[in-house]
Parts: sequence; structure tokens; C-alpha cells
Amino acid sequence: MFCYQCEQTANGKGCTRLGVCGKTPEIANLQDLLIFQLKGISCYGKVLIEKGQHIDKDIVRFVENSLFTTLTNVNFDADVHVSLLRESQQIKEKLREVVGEIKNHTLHATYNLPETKSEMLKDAPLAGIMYEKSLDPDIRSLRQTIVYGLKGISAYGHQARELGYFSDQVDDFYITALEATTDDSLTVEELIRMTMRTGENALEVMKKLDEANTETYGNPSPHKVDVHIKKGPFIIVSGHDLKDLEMLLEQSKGKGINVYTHGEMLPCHGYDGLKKYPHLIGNFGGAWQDQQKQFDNIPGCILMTTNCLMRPRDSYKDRIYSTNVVGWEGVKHIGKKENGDKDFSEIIQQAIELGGFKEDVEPHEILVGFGHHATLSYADKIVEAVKSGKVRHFFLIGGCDGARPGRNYYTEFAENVPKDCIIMTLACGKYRFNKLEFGDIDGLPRLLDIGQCNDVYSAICIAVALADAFDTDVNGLPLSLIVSWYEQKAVADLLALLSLGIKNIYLGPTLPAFLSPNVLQYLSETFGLRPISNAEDDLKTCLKQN
Ligand code: FSO
Ligand code: SF4
Repeated sequence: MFCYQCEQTANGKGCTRLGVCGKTPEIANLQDLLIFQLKGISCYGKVLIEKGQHIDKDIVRFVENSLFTTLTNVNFDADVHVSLLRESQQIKEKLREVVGEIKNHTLHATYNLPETKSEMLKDAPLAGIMYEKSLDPDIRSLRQTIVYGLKGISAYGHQARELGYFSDQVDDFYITALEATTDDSLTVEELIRMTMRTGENALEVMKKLDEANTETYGNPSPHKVDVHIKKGPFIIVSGHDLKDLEMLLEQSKGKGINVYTHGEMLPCHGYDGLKKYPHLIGNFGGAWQDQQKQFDNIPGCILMTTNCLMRPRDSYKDRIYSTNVVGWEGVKHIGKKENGDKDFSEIIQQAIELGGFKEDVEPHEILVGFGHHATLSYADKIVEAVKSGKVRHFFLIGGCDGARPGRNYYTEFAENVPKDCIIMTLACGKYRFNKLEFGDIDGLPRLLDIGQCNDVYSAICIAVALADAFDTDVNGLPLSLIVSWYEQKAVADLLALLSLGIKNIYLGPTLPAFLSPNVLQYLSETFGLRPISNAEDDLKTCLKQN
């Protein structure tokens, strides 16, 4: 196996024996082959797009779900991969029939999947990232960056599609971009352009997801959330999917169950359509990497709606459930019925039987719900505060959390932001500091929780509106972006920011192993993308910008 798609990759280079995430070589190889097949499907799909046709939405859904399945910490179940692979071959054959002979004769297009898992595994090396030893490292790097950006896009696309929203532009782009990664005639410059287009489509899909979430559940508004536990049976909902949470809340109401959000589900408390359920009682635990410790032996159940899933310990393996594309061998999976509904009765029943926490813990509340709509309702106040000198600088400190050392940087950074500055945050990296007291500036909270990782879109809306108010562009604002990354949604987020020409982003805790030295140099020269150093020095540099 060889995988270097996430920040915790072994030795900062690549996982070759067993994924640091728990991914086995078998799963890694099946995932390589699945991506290879998606590329093959796209070789045919591209021809249809060139003829002005859209790709059948069932095929798009398959491509999207398969990409999402291979994202870090999503699916560790070999059977799921084998069945996706079989489906990929059926789709490929169907497309071959429809499209006929094509110009792309690479193995992606011509390869035929064998019958059994062991034969598939024998073939898998030809789909490996490092298979073509002599491939130009910059070409390899850009191709992988595009694929990882697409994985991030697929996670957001999946979430939006479950609510009935999609973008034809993005749906076609999956195919166009995957095909581009098979095209040996493309130059580094052309692949850089495709990488930027990946960013544009990341932005487009986040916009769609924002539309899906806000039109379905209302615009988030500021809301206090208790982060301590309450007596009684409970279910913890983790991941990112609002619709799953809604279905579970609906089915568990009036049954004496408390529902807690976990990790990236925290912003759900800001949505009217979700906070209206009184048994959505609070938020449990910290960021994803703490789950094994925090779920250990708990007297309740957990539902994983998306990443980040870690290897479940035996002490809770019988009470954790997966849904959507998430999976772990031996973990109960809640599938979708024909009509799109899900039946959560088993997890609800088990939570009741487990009995839940015995005592309440004194509440501790934190504030969420500052999406673009809520934050911009303060726009006049914010502009006034900047003009009068009460607010000096804005920091967006956001992105993923993770297990590797070095992430204290983000806590230290937030703690040291001067009192006349505002911090916006999003994604699970916020758990490094969101339970600290930051106070307010003239009634405006100094820490604004904008939402999930896809709410980078919200952050962009806020930045663009402020830039308009100050008659400048986003780069002209007293704003610094301090981004932490872990998996491929963060890659999509970063590409979205770069595609808008946003400069001087600080990226950490380490730089992606899949960026070659030349690609990195290009990003640093063109966009001023820079690695984090230490909180004190970086903070000083940001403030000097004013
Ligand atoms: Fe975190 Fe995991 Fe949301 Fe990621 S829970 S690390 S960027 O999946 O998607 O922020
Ligand atoms: Fe390693 Fe990350 Fe790949 Fe898992 S996803 S195998 S930790 S690089």
C-alpha cells in the first residue's frame, strides 16, 4: 500500500504498511483500484459531456459516494469496497456500450475488473499512486491534489444531495477532472489550471450545501450549547450530516432519550429546524481524535454519519452504528430504505436499555450559530468597530483537528490574539479553544463559531461583504487565515480559498506530503501560502499587516 492523502501520514511521507488511521493494506489497495475505476468511467463520461450531455445522476451519485468512501476515516469495510468495485465495472461496461470507441486508450479505460476479491487485490498495484515510477513528480503531485480535492467535494456533494440539492456544474466536474488525471498530454500548467478549477468547484458545492442546509433548516442563529452531560439514556451523533440528525431526533422524540452532538455536529444547534427538538440536549466530548477515549464504556449509543471514524474499541463496538458511506467491519450499519427514510429503532432501543448517565453535571455553555447570515446581521456594528479602532484585526482560525503533536499551536495562537481582535472559527479544529472565555467587544463576541468545515463558504461570504464595506478586496482586509488541515475536505477548502486568489494563508501543522517541492514553491510564490512557524511570531507577522 501507499497512501499520503492525510496530514498524519507515516513519517510525513506515506503509509506503506498499515495506515496511521487504521486502514489496512487490503482496504488501501481496494481504494486505489476503486479510484482507478472511477477514472476509467470518466474516460467514457467525458465524451458524453463533450457532446453536451449531462451524466446520468445515478452514475454521478455512484462516483460521488465512491470518492467519499475513500476519504480518510470514512470506510474500513472490505466487502463495501468489493461491491462498489463490482458496480464500477457494470457502469463502465454500460458506458462503453453507449459511447463506443474512445480516444483515451489508457489502462483506466481499457481495464476490466476480475470477479473475485483476491484477483482484484492482485491487480491493485497497477492502480497505485507510485505505480508509474518514472512519472514527473509535479504531474503526480497535481493529479493527486485534484483527486483529493474531489474527495472533499464529494463529501459536501453527498451531504447536499441527501437533502435534494446538487449542482450540474459540479456533477460534470467530477468526470472532467478525473479524466484529466489520466491524460498524459496535460502539462504542469494545464494541471495547475485544473487544480484551480477544483477549487472553484469546491466553492460551488459548498454554496449548494449552504443552500441545502439553510433552506431546509433555516439560517443558523446564535445559540448557547451545554457541553456537559445530563442524566438519562442518550445517543451521540457524530460526523457532519444534518439530515441524519433530524431523522434521529424525529424518531426518538418523546422516548426519554437525550441526543448529543459530537465533533463537527456542534453547529447543528444553531439551526431552527434542529434546535426546536428539546431533546437535542447538548454537545458531547471533543474533536474526532479523542473519540476512543471518550466513547470508552459509555452507557449510551453513538451514530457516525460521516467521518471521522476511528477503530472502535471493544468497550463500545457493540453500541456504535454507522450510516451513509461510513463503515467498519463488524459495526452495525443503518441503511436507507427505498423511500430515503432510515429506521433508527434499533439504536434508540439499545440506548434506552443501556440506561445512560446516572447524574447531571453542572452545565457549561458555549455559543454557536454565527454563519454568514447571523454574522452579517452585525455587519454595521463590525464596520463601525473597525473604523473607530475598537476592532483591530480578524483571525480565521479553523480547519481540522488531529492527533499529532504540534496542534497546540492553534490553542496558543487563539489565546494570544489581542483583546481588540475578533476570532472566527470553523470545523473541528475549534475544539482546541472553543471552551475558553474570549469575552466580547461592545457586545460582539470575540469568538464567532461559523460552523462546519464546509462553512468556509460562510467565512468567504463574510469576508467578501466586509471587503465591500471597506471598499477593498479580501486581501486588503485586516484579516489573517490560520488554517489547520487533516483530511481531504480541508484540501477542497484550501483550493477554494486559493481559487479566489486569497493570499498569505498560514497552513499547518505540517504541509501536505503530496505537494512536490515545485508545486509547493508555486503555491508559495503565487499565493504566499506559508507553513506555520510558532504562534508568537506568526501572530506578530499577521498584525504587522495592518
Ligand atoms: Fe474534522 Fe474529520 Fe470536518 Fe474533517 S471531523 S477532520 S476537515 O472530517 O471534515 O472538520
Ligand atoms: Fe495514512 Fe492518512 Fe492514508 Fe490513513 S488516510 S493510510 S493515515 S495517509
